[in-house]
Amino acid sequence: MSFEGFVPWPADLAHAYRAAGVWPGRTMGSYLWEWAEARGDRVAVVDGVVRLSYRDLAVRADALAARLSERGLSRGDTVLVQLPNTWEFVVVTTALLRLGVVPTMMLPPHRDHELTAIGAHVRARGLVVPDTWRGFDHQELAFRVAGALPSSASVLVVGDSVAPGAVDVRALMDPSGDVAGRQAWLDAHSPAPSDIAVFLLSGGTTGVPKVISRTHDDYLFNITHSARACAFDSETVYLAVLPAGHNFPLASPGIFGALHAGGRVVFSSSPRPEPVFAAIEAERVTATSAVPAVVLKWVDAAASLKPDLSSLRYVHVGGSMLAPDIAERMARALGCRLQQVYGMAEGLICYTPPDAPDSLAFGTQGPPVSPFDELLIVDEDGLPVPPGGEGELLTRGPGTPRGYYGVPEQNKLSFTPDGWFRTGDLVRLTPEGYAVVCGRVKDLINRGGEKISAGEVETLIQELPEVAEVAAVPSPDPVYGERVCVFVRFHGGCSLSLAEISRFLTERGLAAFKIPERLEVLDAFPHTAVGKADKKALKVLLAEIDSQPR
Ligand code: J2J
Repeated sequence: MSFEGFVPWPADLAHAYRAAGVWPGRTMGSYLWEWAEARGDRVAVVDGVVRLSYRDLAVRADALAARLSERGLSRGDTVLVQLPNTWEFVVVTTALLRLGVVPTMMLPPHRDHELTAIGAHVRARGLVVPDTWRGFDHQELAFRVAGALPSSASVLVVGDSVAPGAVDVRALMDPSGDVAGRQAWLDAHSPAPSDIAVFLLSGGTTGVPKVISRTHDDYLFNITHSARACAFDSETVYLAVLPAGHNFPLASPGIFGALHAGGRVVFSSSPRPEPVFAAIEAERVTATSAVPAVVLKWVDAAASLKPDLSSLRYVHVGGSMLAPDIAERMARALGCRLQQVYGMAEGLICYTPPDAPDSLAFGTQGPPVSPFDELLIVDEDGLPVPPGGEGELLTRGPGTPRGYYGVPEQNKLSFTPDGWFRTGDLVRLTPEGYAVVCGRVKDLINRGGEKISAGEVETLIQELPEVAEVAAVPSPDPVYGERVCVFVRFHGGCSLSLAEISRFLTERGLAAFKIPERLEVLDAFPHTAVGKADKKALKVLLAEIDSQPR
């Protein structure tokens, strides 16, 4: 296999991680039959009326892997996976991991813009999509994107109405045939532990797609250490609420953490309180995870709906800032332990321990999962700040890759020459070594946990001939924490409404959650010394506008 854009860890460190056992030296797919044999008929995945045992999962994943191989996909290829939270997500991902075909985790709201850019960047050989989802025809989108990609990509569809020319994924999962023969063949053609296992998407700070390559070794490190930090075991029933393609529900400890611990994964098709409460009650869910904006909705709804949450032991909350008093309110209202999570698809992951005293459980985001994770807090000049001081967090470790995939110029900015990843987050460390996230220096908008690159939105808006200058900034929001606001200076005599800008972005194929929800028009922009829009000044201006009586 060759992934030219992959940045490896230094060989001596890789060796040390393996020698210490923090990298297991195995592939993610290599556990599948061990689980099937040890756990047999125990339920692994629940999705509505569908209940897959560990054995069902192994048989179906291998059937799909073998048939995808017959169709020409092989180790080192990559496909875009854009599936909602369904049992097929687990089978498809597992099949690809068995085969060494790298799933690139897209999200259901992504459209032409994201799929085409990312698909071209990773040279996707296929797109796995639902037929329709929430009234949107993903098949049609996938055919359009496949047609625009230089790599010849097939359209693989999970659903009842598979269009002519598309591959019916459910049919390929049919368990009939030579199960043992397929297993032996796949075991013999397994990828290597140092191969890329999955591609994750970064929130990004530029218009360039930033794809994070996670190897089997480093992703397994992340999953197994996360499962341990969250006390996952064979009694764990994990409810996957956030879109499964996000690192958080996928592997922190999430879906894979629950499977590794021998537990059960239950899918919720929506983060709304009613289906979430119904799933918790019906399946006796013990753990779930979500961003603060979602958990707050559960807290509000619990007061009136009075669900039976007695099985719930842990809620993992992370992805955006959470004030200590709100954290405490959440834990009390849901009647369970709250574990805060500070994580990133780029690797580092911190959890407050299940038995942390209240001051640390509510007031911090916890320590990293392993003593091999290194944290360094630096000031604006890149110099370490005194202990306890606030600054940008740099990190290195066995779960934090050394570069984004295939963007060497970007990597010079995002990583230091000695391999530290610049998180772009402002953090301080407590005397116990627990992280407290205080803000960020990176140029993105965090809308209820969804990261939106300001640069990506700005680059598209700049295409409008009426626009002279544009800057996207976060507008504070009581529900989502932040929403996208664009400041625009129009060319003389021109103007556009927010609705007109939104329509243009939708037509350009930008995911709906990235579309600006607020427009502020300026006659003149504040600029930094190097002539860029001064976002600090724009944020101050926004606060002034908001403080004026309406
Ligand atoms: C403040 N900001 C936070 C927190 C992440 C687990 C949990 C979350 C993510 C995730 C993840 C935060 N408080 N508790 O991948 O495995 C912001 C930071 C961080 C960025 C990463 C996981 N937890 N953040 O959110 O890749 O700014 O991952 O750098 O989407 O989210 O975003 P993302």
